Amino acid sequence: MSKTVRTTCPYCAVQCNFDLHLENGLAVKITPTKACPVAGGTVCKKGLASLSDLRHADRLTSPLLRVNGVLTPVSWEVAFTAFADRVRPVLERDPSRLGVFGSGALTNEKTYLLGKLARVAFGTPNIDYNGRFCMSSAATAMNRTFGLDRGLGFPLADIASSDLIVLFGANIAETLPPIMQFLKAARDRGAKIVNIDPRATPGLAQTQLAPFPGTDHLIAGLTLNLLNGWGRIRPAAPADGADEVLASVAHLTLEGVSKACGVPEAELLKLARLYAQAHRPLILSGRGPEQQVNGTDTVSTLINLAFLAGHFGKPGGGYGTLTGQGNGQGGREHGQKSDQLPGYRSVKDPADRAFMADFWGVREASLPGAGKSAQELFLACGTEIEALIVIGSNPAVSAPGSGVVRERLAALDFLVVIDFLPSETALMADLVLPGSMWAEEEGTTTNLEGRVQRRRKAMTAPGGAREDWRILCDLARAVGRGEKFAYPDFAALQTEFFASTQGGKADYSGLNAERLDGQTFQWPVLHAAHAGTPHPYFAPYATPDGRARLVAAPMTVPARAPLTLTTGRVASQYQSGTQSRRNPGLKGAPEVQLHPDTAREYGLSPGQPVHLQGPHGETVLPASVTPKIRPGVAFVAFHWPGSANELTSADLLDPHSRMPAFKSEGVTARPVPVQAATDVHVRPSPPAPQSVYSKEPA
Ligand SMILES: Nc1nc2c(c(=O)[nH]1)N[C@H]1C(S)=C(S)[C@@H](COP(=O)(O)OP(=O)(O)OC[C@H]3O[C@@H](n4cnc5c(=O)[nH]c(N)nc54)[C@H](O)[C@@H]3O)O[C@H]1N2
Ligand SMILES: Nc1nc2c(c(=O)[nH]1)N[C@H]1C(S)=C(S)[C@@H](COP(=O)(O)OP(=O)(O)OC[C@H]3O[C@@H](n4cnc5c(=O)[nH]c(N)nc54)[C@H](O)[C@@H]3O)O[C@H]1N2
Ligand code: SF4
Ligand SMILES: [Mo]
Repeated sequence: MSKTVRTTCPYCAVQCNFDLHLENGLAVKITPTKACPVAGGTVCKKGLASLSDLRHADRLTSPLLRVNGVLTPVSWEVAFTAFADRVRPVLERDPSRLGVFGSGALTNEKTYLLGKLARVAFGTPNIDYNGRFCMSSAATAMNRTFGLDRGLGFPLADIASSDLIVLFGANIAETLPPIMQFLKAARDRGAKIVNIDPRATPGLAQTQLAPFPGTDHLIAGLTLNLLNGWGRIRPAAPADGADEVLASVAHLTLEGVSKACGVPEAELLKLARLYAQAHRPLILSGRGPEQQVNGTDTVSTLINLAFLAGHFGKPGGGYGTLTGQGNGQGGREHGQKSDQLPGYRSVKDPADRAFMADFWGVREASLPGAGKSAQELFLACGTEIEALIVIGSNPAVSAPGSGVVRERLAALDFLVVIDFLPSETALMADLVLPGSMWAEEEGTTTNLEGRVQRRRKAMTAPGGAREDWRILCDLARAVGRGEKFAYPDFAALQTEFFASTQGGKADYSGLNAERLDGQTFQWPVLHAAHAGTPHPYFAPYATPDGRARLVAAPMTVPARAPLTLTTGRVASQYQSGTQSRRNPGLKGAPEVQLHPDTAREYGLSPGQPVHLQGPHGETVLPASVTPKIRPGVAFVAFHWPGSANELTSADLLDPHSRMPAFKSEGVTARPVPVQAATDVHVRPSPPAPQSVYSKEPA
């Protein structure tokens, strides 16, 4: 029996559609389709390789309970009894001592359900998710100026009509490859492309600026000041704060910024001239400027530039941030964030609270307030947080200062992980619940343009693995709070989810599975005949008085360490690597990229093991010596245990967004004699999967 199911990719926020071909219930092939409304049939190698995870030999097929220190297969009944025995006493003592950690990899429906589970079934305020490590700075900046956070306020195709594209720390060719076609279309029409990145990443850029990490705000601030001097300020709409913003950059000079950023004056001037001359310049940011201790303020500066030059909100012009995870956009809208309720409502707003309490049929006073942000939640494990449930994230590898985070996770009384593969975090858990993969469930995701699309169930989860949404409902039942989680089927959950967003900023209430069957819609979608909103940013904005509220950011010059580590991604791996490291179609190994001058300075030759020391941890990685990175900067990708996050700081957070400073860390480096470096991971990594549990059911 063969069948073909049109669905969306499990990985990044582009959310390409493709056809999954099945023979006798097994996935055999993926073929791209020109009908894909996002990328028109372009997919990347990760998407094409994604089917090999589905029946990977390491798939978790039975709940695992830690018995005498060993993860041991048990029945679901035993698993839920263990959950109840350990979690009920915590809830009786103080529900806030239970933490919940979610993910931008989860569908909208699971995001919604996880937030409802935390707040309605458990009564804990302490729910947050991995998007805090991803989108939070850009989201905070967009919200504070426009009252709305949709990463791209335009369809991707608009990019083709830009005449200048300025990339701030976005490695599109490697991280969001299908978007290259829109940049190429723009370039073919004569657009200029400027890449601002301490590394020369692959792509189409005609101009490269390679600043020291953490100095993007100075580049944008200087550009704004030069524009002001040239009489080129013409705000896109009525706004507050314009004078303060212009005053805050008035002291920036070519000479001063050149020194602070390490970029020649001529290049800074060229950028400003290009920007001043362009009719539809588009600034796109990735994680480079955002994952900084001043990430929110830096994004505000990018917004201020686009807005005060009159481009924000224009098709093909303005500013946008490139969301990362498959449902990174929807994942930040529907209530798994510590301060948020479904439909992008606020947990602090009395009217929003009243709406959701009424919708859920609970007392408003019973809804908890705002809880701890992601890293604060991890750092409180073992003290204020006794038990933690993690779904869709692998913080043992991906959280900043991961060695410290692993220590905190180990200090918990009870760690529950819902995953479909034995991630490093799952291997630390007391209870592992085997969940479902993308092709094994129904749902919707919202891509980086705010486009809501259907994910379709093509096969059933293997062995004893269960659909995530059923597991979450079972957890509510296990603690005796199942009555509001008794969905007869997935459709009932989905209908409730869409209805919950009605009247919120991210309003999906005009959607249903039938409407989404052959079409996609950019939110808000206000009623069943509404076609959606390709361009949501227009005045009056979603602020209390409709005016944009521009925020003047401190133009602080960051202290420069002798060697600054920045971190990020490579094309062939995905995130913490649970999936991609197991995929034979996706290769790669950790290394530290250094400029030849830096290598010489530290006495390092290509391939030589380098000992790197960060504020709380250390590791040893082979040197990759390349002129494509600026001197004084080291780059390490975070996809492996023992890589970037052994070196990042566990407690340096942006005060506004609580985003960790993943992309600027002072480190020291020294060569390690090759014989002494047989074990490249100095800090002990969690044990390999096979050694801790047997896959045979008990
Ligand atoms: N192959 C692959 N693709 C992915 C992912 C993946 O893991 N692998 N993950 C997805 C997710 S969740 C996300 S969030 C996106 C992220 O996508 P990107 O934002 O493109 O990815 P990063 O590699 O984190 O960072 C981008 C660039 O920022 C540069 N950079 C570092 N510090 C600075 C700085 O201070 N200023 C500037 N201007 N640049 C700097 C880095 O050198 C890097 O090239 O990718 C998505 N797509
Ligand atoms: N140094 C450094 N660290 C970083 C970053 C950086 O640039 N530099 N980037 C940060 C960013 S932007 C992000 S988004 C995070 C990502 O890092 P993580 O939050 O760790 O995300 P993933 O690696 O995608 O982890 C997903 C885990 O959940 C499982 N999973 C995936 N989908 C599902 C699902 O639908 N259901 C269930 N039950 N399980 C699922 C996978 O098997 C995997 O184990 O890393 C952050 N960490
Ligand atoms: S670009 Fe992103 S969504 Fe598209 S195939 Fe690649 S990983 Fe999947
Ligand atoms: Mo991300």
